[in-house]
Amino acid sequence: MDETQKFFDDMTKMKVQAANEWWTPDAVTQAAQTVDGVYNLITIVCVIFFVGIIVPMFYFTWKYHRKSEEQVAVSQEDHSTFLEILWSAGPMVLLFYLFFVGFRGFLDLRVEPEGAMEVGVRAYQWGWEFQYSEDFEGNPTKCTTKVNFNEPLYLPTQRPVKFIMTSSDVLHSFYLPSFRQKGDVIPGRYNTVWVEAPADKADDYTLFCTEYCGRSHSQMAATLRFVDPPEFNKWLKEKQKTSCGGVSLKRGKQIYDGVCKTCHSLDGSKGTGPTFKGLWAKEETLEDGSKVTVDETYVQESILKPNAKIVKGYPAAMPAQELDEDEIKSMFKFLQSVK
Ligand code: HEC
Ligand SMILES: [Cu+2]
Repeated sequence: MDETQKFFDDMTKMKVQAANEWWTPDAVTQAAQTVDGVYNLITIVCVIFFVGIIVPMFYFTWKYHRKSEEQVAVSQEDHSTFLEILWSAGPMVLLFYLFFVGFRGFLDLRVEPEGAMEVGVRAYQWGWEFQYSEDFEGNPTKCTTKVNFNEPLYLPTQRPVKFIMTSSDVLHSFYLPSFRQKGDVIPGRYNTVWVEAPADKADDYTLFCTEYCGRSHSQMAATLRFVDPPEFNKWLKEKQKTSCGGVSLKRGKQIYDGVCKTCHSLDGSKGTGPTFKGLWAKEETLEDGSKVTVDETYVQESILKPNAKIVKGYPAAMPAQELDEDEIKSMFKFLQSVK
């Protein structure tokens, strides 16, 4: 429970940090700087036009107001070709310019360079899972290596990274403010965004979900840790040891720490879901009063189709988990170990 609290505290700190930036956070990439350029230009243009229109408007309202009851409106100059061409052509040129710089920036953000490293992203209520299938040099990993957002998600600098994103449940949105990158994450479809951090920008950056997706939407903040290629490879190798390890207690523990921990305690305390303490082989009472023994079949169903059977006294709040057979079997081992 303490660690859950720590996790939420860290998240809150991170968000406060992000909110403390006065303007936009430092732009990491060239494409992000282009976005800032256009953004700042539009802001300045808006301020100039706002002041240039509103101030004379007040001045003229005061200067030409009706001075007496008898005063009637008289015909004044009603046409100036010069002015009309000026205020039509001027803004038109400006808008064309904004369109072209904006569109170029958009293309830079959308079209990833050749040879990008592909990283799978799965969003769910409420979290992120990254799936790695190659290292920095492009060598395939032993298996699709899944890492959950409860720990920093590593990425290499000096190589474009292309995120191939999908959602397990509802609409989410992948937002990396420092890279000015944003992409919808849609169930049943794939969408992509890409980023590249230069060598001197190795740092932690925050990933947000920016599509309201339910109760814990605000907790969908992850740390993306950009590190030098050798460090990334080392980290990925370490992750493969557990991720590609077949069935083991260690792997079950890792999945627990990464995914289940926010809702299921090990010490008997009640969280969003029931505690895992002494769960295995227990007689569980369901919502409708019927009983079921906690065994392999029940646990597998609870993981893949959580709403098939609801535990008495709990809401149907568990998101379906996409675990493969080895992962589920590792979970059995872990649950059996929690006495
Ligand atoms: C967002 C919160 C949440 C997460 C994350 C979550 N669960 Fe649950 N879980 C629940 C809730 C709520 C229930 C009780 C309602 C129900 O039965 O669906 C539950 C019930 C269960 C049950 C049945 C428990 C019992 O007492 O009979 C099992 C088994 C289970 N979850 C396993 C897992 C595993 C394994 C993971 C991680 C891979 C996980 N859950 C992740 C919320 C969560
Ligand atoms: Cu979300």
